[in-house]
Amino acid sequence: MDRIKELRQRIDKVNQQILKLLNERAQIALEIGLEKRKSGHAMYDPIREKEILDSILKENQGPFSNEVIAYLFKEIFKATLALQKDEFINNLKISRKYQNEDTLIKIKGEIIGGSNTTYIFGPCSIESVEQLEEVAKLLVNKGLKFIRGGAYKPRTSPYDFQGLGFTGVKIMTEITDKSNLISVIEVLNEKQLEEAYDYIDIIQIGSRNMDNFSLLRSVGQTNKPVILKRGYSSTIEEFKLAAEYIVSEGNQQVILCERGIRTFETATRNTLDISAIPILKKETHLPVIVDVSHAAGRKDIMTLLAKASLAANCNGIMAEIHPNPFVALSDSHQQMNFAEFESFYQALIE
Ligand SMILES: [Mn+2]
Repeated sequence: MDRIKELRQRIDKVNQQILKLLNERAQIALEIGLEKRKSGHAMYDPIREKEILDSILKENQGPFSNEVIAYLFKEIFKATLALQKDEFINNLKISRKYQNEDTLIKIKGEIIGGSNTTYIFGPCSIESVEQLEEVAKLLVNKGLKFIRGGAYKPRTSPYDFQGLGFTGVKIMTEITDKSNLISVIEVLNEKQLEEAYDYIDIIQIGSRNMDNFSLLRSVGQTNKPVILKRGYSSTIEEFKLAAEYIVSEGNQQVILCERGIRTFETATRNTLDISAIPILKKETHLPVIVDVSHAAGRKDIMTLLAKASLAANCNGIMAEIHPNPFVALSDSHQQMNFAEFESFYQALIE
């Protein structure tokens, strides 16, 4: 019995040493990770891993077989890579670990983020002065502050209405100047960004452009707020890294917008990823809003989707409204008319 006790004490001591060595190894690996990131090298290096393993196995004298030793070390490599990745994600400038306080975006006396709920409504496309004016009037009557409207439209088909372009931007400015509303306009490329920059209050980067990294860098070099929509086939991590592109250039005024992702489901245009809201809020310090129109692609469930998003703690809701959706030049089936909007908005604020 004494013999077992003594052996167990020896095992305990060895365990302590292994623990210490594992963490020492992890610490060194984190430093290597940091150096690799600085020089732009990939975290995972299969050739180096094979070299390490070969040299370990050459020294192996048992009683563990080479297979068992290889298995154990591969687990250590895996855990180390995961640790390096965690460290990398936590060190992003958008990370909650990097900055604990919520980013507040101040624009024309309004604050987006924190405990504020921001409502951004407007037509899919700017079609005429009259159309946008009607929408603006409705919003002002409701005490709302933001208006959206597409001037440059990213359409699935090149033969669909492509938006009024710069003319649309000027219509928006004319109306926001009069109504004191804050405009949200999407740009598709650097040329449009340059052309429309002085006229726009908030720049929108659409879902199809979420991984247009040169455009992300360009808006990152401006000092206007940016609504970044999640790519419809992007993971949350890819979405976060796209935001990091903007913030890493110096512009921290990024608003993340969940707008549904592509799944096998066909009952909705996209599948609204409600889980993304609390995850993004937890892992980043940026405001998170939800575009329910493009997520659903249908009006009958929009109120409930917006309520669910607010319940999941998002910082705002975006939706499309049009004075006469039947004749809208784009997304006609998903834009709410004013009566529908009335009950939608009422349900959200009551
Ligand atoms: Mn639309």
